[in-house]
Amino acid sequence: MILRKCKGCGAVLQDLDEAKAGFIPVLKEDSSYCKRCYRMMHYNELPKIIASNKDYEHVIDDVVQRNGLIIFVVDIFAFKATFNKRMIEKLRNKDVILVANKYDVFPKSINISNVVNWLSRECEKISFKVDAIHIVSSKKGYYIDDLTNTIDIARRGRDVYFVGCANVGKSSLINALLKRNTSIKNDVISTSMIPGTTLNQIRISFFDDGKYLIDTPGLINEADILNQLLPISYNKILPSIEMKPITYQISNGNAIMLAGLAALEFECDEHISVIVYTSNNLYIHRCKSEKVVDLFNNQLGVLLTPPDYTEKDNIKYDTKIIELDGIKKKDIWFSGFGFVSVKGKTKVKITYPNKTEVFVTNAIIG
Ligand SMILES: Nc1nc2c(ncn2[C@@H]2O[C@H](COP(=O)(O)OP(=O)(O)OP(=O)(O)O)[C@@H](O)[C@H]2O)c(=O)[nH]1
Ligand SMILES: [Mg+2]
Repeated sequence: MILRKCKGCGAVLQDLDEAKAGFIPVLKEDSSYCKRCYRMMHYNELPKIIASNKDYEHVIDDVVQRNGLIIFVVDIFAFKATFNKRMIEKLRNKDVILVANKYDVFPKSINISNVVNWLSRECEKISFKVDAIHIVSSKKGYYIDDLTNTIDIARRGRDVYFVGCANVGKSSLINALLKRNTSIKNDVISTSMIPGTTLNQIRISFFDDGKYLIDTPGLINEADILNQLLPISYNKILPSIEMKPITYQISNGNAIMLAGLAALEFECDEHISVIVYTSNNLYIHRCKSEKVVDLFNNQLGVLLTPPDYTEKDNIKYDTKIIELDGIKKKDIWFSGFGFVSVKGKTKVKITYPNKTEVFVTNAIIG
């Protein structure tokens, strides 16, 4: 029996059941990609079979006990959601490099060392020690050489494992390292905007000493907004190019709606400045707070989309009130669809999808 793994997703190749991972119509000695990955790579098809969290404990436990160098990849646009607590507990006291990917979606004017300092303070806050912090863009190839140099120094003859939440760009990062450091020109590992693309460990021979780069399936973040939506909405939520932040001067009783996904209603004595960082394709609506309920009731899936009309009944909302003292600029982060920066003293009523999370941090920018 031939036991080969798909180079794109890591599933064991098989020609018995099309509904299962690793299916290939005719399995040969030199087969390398399953039908699912072949169609993803050549026809931009989205994967129907995706990884689940059922085996995730095993995935991460296996990595941490192997004593390799661990690259913990987070998505800078969804930092608070992907700097995942469950994963961090597993990675404490290991050799970890924190890599914040998708930097290309941040405005170019931002000073990268300020963002590194901010990331370092977020690690310090929870006493999470990392050997280095890197900011990269796997898509554009930004700062991949710097990361390569750090890996060369830090791995000390060991394999290098890439872990992190689903969709942060672990597989894209390995593809970027391969394109930068070898003669390979095309993606080797399958990537897609659907969380759960990589199904199993993928070992790629990379170092002269015979050691490997090892991709792993991601932890599906249950709070991620994508879990409540269909792929038709993903393109509006996930930024694919540099974000163009929108600045508002807000006075008491004003509200900002992030499409139909969230609303922020402000109570403040003086004007405050609010900057919205989301995908440029996400519809942002400014209105009076008194209109918010009516808009959610009558415009969801119409003016306020996403959610799309077919998805809107799947989403239920929670509210929470946060008070900002105005001493420092703060960011309000949403699970996977951006953040809102607030400068000034205000109380904010936030409406958001109930299975997602809202976090407040010191401002990442400025
Ligand atoms: N803008 C931008 N998008 C990126 C970048 N890196 C990856 N992506 C996109 O993010 C999505 C997920 O990328 P993957 O590499 O499949 O992510 P992953 O972490 O391997 O995901 P799983 O295999 O599901 O765990 C894809 O649509 C990528 O094109 C980046 O640097 N910038
Ligand atoms: Mg992957």
